[in-house]
Amino acid sequence: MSKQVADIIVETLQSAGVRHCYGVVGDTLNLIARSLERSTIEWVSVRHEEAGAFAAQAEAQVTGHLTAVAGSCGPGSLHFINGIFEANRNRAPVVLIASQIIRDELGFDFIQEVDFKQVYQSCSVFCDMIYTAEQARRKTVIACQTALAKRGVAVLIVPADVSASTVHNDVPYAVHVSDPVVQPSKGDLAEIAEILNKGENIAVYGGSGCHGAHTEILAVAEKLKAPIAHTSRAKDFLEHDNPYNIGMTGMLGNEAGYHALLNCDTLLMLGADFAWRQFYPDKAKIVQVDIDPTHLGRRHPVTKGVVGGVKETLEALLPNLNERSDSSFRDAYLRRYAKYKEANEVKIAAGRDGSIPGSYLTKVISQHAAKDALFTADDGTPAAWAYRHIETNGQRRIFASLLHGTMANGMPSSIGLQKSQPDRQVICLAGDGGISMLFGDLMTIVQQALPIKIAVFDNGKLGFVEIEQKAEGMLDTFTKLKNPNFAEVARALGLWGQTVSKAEQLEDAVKVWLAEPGPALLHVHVNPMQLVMPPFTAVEPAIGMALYTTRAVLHGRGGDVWEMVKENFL
Ligand SMILES: Cc1ncc(C[n+]2csc(CCOP(=O)(O)OP(=O)(O)O)c2C)c(N)n1
Ligand SMILES: [Mg+2]
Repeated sequence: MSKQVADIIVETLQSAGVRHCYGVVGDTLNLIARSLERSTIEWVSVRHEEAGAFAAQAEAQVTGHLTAVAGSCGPGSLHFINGIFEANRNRAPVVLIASQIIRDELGFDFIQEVDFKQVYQSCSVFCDMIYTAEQARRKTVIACQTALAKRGVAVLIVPADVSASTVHNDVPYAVHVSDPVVQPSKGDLAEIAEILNKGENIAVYGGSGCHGAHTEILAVAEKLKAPIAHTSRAKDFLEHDNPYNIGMTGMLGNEAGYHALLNCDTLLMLGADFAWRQFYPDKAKIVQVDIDPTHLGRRHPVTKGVVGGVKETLEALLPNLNERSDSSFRDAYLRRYAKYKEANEVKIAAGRDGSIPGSYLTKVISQHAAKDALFTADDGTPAAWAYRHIETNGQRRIFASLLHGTMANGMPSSIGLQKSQPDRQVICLAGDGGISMLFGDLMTIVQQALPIKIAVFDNGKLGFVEIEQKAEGMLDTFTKLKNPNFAEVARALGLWGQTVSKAEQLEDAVKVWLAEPGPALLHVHVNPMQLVMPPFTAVEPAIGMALYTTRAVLHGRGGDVWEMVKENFL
């Protein structure tokens, strides 16, 4: 029996587990849209394709399922690009159906012609065109399989005439995905055990590869008497129910995590590929375990790197480790972490002038959010506050753009979370800059009736950039934002909306906002002078701040300096 290629593509996506396809329809995509309409895959119309890609990658991350996006030729499928980078960097299995002009016109600069193969090569694990109708099933299968197996984006370019053509002899290629258990060899295990058994001050450093390995990591840390520091991406997996936790290192981290890593003599790195080299110890012996062989030693030289899943590697390693009795290194950093948490408890509060620091807003949201809430946070100060002040518990998850570092990720990612997790509370911590960037997709939230809760951290500026500029000794340059009343805008678009400016009203407003049955936006005027302080007092930022204060005073802005000092240092 003959079959149309558009149907073959959609049938294959469906059999590969796709549940939602996000996009904007148009010309070359129309036949595929018709097939999608007849399938079990739900089409989600977005207002900007970039938002669709953010949504799809968040859905793929939280469910592990392949998720699709699809666009019309030229600008339609080009618009996904930033969200596709985000997806690929987050190892989210996403397939982009990039429809294309007809084959006959390719290569002649036809209207809307874009060479997607060139454009998407650097942000995908698969990027190819279906050249003939006979290739359709096989190529769609391999695209889906690659996205799932290599965990990333597959871009499938489909010329309109190929979608419209039919295949007479359709061969039954099907998507195969297996879940192998990867363990290092006996020799490798013996070698890393020997290094760890010789350590005196051992620290564990966990990354996102620690997902699902909580029990094994705690057992190893207990045997080695090691404190456990983690990356931001591992917060969801390692912070909760962990008596050895000393929090994050890195710019968002705290001093316990930061100093433990720099002062240990032996570091066990588990599924961590943290990019900033200055946070690694220079003198310690480092053992690295990672499922991806290309990650071994790529950030900082390591003593021994082995390939394996964290859970299964630690299971095999555990019997080879000697039980240590001296826990003084671990205990010292646990005490330091407890002290940091205690100080934070007091410090993260309403401003004395009744203003609302972004950190305090985040803490209040965390206190009132559901036990299993899903959070998204915009790049900028909202992500910094989310990782520092959202309490996790093994059920909550935080999604921010930590690897690609893009603005505007929060609100559209929450669309994918809520579409795939309709029974969970989804909360978006948005910047005023971030939310404005893809503002149109607030309408998608309304159209889809998604009960997402959005908090806009309105500091009237591109705050994070302003902090960077101040740390470099610059006066703030091009960072100001003239904002509307975001609550009024939300109401005009069909969401619930309210504005809060005074700390005394915050808690009640947060409760009312979270209790709203539908989509709701809380517009919060946060203190614009709050800085994100690093976990150390580095000389460079300190000099930068001193220069900034001098320049600001010289420019007649002593008031700004006083506000900043009062908010952050007094
Ligand atoms: C797409 C994109 N453009 C620019 C940047 C650089 N950048 C990083 S954070 C930021 C400011 C974000 O401002 P806002 O959303 O208001 O958050 P705030 O830091 O003020 O809380 C900018 C411009 C980026 N990361 N991504
Ligand atoms: Mg801002």
